[in-house]
Amino acid sequence: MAFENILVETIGKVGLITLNRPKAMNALNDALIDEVGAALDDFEANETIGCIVITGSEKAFAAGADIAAMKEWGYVEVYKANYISRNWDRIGRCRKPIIAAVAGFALGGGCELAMMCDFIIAAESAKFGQPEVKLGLLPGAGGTQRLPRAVGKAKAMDMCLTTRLMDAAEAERAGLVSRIVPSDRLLEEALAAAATIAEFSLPVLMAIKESVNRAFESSLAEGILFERRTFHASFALSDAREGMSAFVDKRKPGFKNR
Ligand code: DAK
Repeated sequence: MAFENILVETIGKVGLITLNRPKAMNALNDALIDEVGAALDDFEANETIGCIVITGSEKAFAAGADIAAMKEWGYVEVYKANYISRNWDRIGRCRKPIIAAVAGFALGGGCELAMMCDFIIAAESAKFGQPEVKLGLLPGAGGTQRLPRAVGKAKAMDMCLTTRLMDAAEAERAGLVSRIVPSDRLLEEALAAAATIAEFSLPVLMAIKESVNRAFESSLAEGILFERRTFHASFALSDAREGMSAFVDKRKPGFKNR
């Protein structure tokens, strides 16, 4: 598939997707989200890729869903087309780890897209918000659900109801982002984190991702049971033999994703 709204690169074992609609602050239209889905399909099918980074520009990770496109739609169209679930949910279904590297605005669907990733690394310039209420809409790609899980009810309500933006420092304090880096080092830092992840055993990374995500879908007892079973299962991997042997032998492990 030829991409018109994103740039796609492979850097070692890392797949990089750059949202690329600079004239529209990377507003997320259907074509762009389809392209992100296709790029994820390629990276997931590629055995050599161990981690994916999604980033935007210096000014905007993404300023939300494309308002100009959305304004033409009615209820029947969005319901029949299964808008959002049809293609946006592809990001949440990715089994390989995904990092969002966010600089500038991450608003509305942009904030929601970042939250669909496994964690967010923010540039000092990052600004997060759910301003949909200004448009007569509510967040529709998980904002009312993922944001309170990340920052708590008070801040989520404040952001969704008043449209107040959260800067990088507050986002880190609140737990929305894992770390803040200088704006001119955002991509470098995100790619370094991704390269570290990609050196580990892929089936273990996938199981960790599943287990952490299970924490948001189940009781503590059920989540612990899920973790225990996946932990037990990891002993079936030759990578577990290799990792533990390498530690004992004081050498670097060579994981084979098996
Ligand atoms: N959509 C389309 N175009 C956008 C855009 C957007 N979200 N954001 C910016 N642009 C365009 C602007 O129209 C402008 O285009 P030109 O006039 O140059 O042609 C260009 O990008 C530059 O923007 P500005 O001139 O406004 O730049 P500033 O630096 O002055 O301001 C800004 C930057 C990001 C603060 C501002 O552009 C802004 O407030 N943008 C809109 C932010 C916003 O409201 N985002 C939420 C979008 S609604 C749903 C599921 C999900 C959603 C909805 C429904 N369902 C399940 C039904 C999600 C909704 C959203 O995300």
